[in-house]
Amino acid sequence: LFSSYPQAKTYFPHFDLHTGSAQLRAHGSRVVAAVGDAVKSIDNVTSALSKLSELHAYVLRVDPVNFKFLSHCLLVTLASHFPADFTADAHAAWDKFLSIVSGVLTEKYR
Ligand code: HNI
Repeated sequence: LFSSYPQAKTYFPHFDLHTGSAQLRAHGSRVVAAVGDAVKSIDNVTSALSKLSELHAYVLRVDPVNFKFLSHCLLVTLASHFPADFTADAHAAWDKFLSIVSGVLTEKYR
């Protein structure tokens, strides 16, 4: 995200943003764990992520476009690490799922 869309760095002035830094790895792990929670509650992503939705909207005030950028980075990462599993169906399903997650995390802005 930070290599391809450097403007996203503005939300992390307090982070060591060098590739592979301990802080980045810990944060990435938190973000992916939250995506995992959303997978477990796939029929009710809104309630699974409600606390995070408030945090991103009211406290962090992240511009919603960044969620599209991050979703794209996650898709590219999945595709490059799991090329055999990344079928057209898997691509479409992940795209739809990440749109739902992004929608939930940005819906409080409206
Ligand atoms: Ni996000 C904190 C999950 C997208 C900027 N974010 C978190 C935390 C989780 C999380 C989990 C830790 C919360 C806590 O400490 O209680 N973020 C997610 C998920 C997505 C997402 C699941 C989308 C899939 N976040 C984004 C985007 C940005 C973003 C697109 C901005 C570019 N997030 C932040 C910032 C923090 C944060 C900033 C606070 C970091 C800190 O520790 O100070």
